[in-house]
Amino acid sequence: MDGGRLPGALRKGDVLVVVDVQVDFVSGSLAIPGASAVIAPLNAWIEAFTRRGLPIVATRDWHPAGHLSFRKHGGPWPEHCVAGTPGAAFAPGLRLPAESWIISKATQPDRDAYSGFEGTTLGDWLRHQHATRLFVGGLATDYCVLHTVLDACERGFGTFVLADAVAAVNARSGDGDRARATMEQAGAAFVKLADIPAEAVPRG
Ligand code: VGL
Ligand code: ZN
Repeated sequence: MDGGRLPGALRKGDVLVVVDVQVDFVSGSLAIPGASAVIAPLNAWIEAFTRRGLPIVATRDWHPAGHLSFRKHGGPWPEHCVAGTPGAAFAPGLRLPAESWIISKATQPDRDAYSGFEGTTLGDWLRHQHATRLFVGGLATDYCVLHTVLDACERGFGTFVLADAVAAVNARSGDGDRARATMEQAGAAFVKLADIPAEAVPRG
């Protein structure tokens, strides 16, 4: 419950979770205010994890055409992130290493899933990696980041949210702030890359 907790150095067991940084959420049909500003800080986190040999997983919203979350089918959202379309691609500029693990979610026509854990193999994969702490950034603070972080806390991971690498839809004003408070109440802490001590560089 300590929202001010700092992670200290990155270490074995840490995993970077990049949530739904996709064209439709950055510049497409469901463009999120401020979304393009998350890409540079995420790239810095990606570099920090890559340099230390730590794993990276990227989730993507990956809906079938005609998904129930689309307005046309009674849902709350414009059509977005239809599997295999350009809008569902990772945003250009996001430098995901080729060896990143990709988790597709909300792939069933008749149900939505905001959490990267819901209906996916993310939990199994993290167990396989002996993950203990998750560093979660991306889109959107008040939907998929929120639910992924709440599930991570519930599963017992030390959970850190990348403070300068998330952006909120804010369908109602204040949703992003409320999501942050909810995540902190669940035990997640907000961190910036500057909070992470520099890696010890071997002298040569
Ligand atoms: C998301 C709205 C609809 C998200 C996904 O990734 O946060 N938001 N589908
Ligand atoms: Zn969606």
